Amino acid sequence: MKTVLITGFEPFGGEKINPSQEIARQLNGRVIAGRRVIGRILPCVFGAANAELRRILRETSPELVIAVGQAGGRAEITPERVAINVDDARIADNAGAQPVDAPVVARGPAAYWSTLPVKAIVAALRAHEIPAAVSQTAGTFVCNHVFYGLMHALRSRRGVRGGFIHVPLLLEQAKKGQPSLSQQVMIEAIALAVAVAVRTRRDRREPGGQTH
Ligand code: PCA
Repeated sequence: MKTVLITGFEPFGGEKINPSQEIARQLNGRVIAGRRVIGRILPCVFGAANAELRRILRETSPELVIAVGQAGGRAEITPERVAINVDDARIADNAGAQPVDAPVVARGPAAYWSTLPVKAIVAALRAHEIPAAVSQTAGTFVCNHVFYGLMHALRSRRGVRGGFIHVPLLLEQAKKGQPSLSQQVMIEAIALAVAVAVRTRRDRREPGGQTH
């Protein structure tokens, strides 16, 4: 059976949980759209996360890869449009590193587009009444770093598509006034994204971006 890799991250920034970690754990082993999901956790560490991701890609040879991460402050499930070649950390990673204005890949291109059908994913989520929008920036912390590292690694894997989806905080993480979603909704959202990505080769052309 063909496989789909879903990665999540360990908690970071003093948190005890990370919704993306739970998503990868819970979807591991599920069969979606005829593909077996392999769920793995990446360290929230610059460099080490991409080394681990490349190792997992070699080990599992997936047909499709969706990396998932937490984006505190966002209210929607946000497939990311583009990964940029810069690390610029506002806080230290889990190994204490805080790179500033450093490239993810020295002499790599400025950016890589997601090869997921981001608009079709957003449309499907909204049809299921899950808040969703295309995001135009994955930030410059470890998530963008992994997204860029993933797309860079996929250059040499013909036909393998991939991208990144940010999710809001969990209900139990959010402080007063912060947007959040339940774990169950997030798991359903990423499972839907897998199904849509597997069956959609050409993305829809319609508005679906965040307004800011
Ligand atoms: N979110 C962070 C890194 C790990 C995670 O889950 C980010 O958005 O960069």
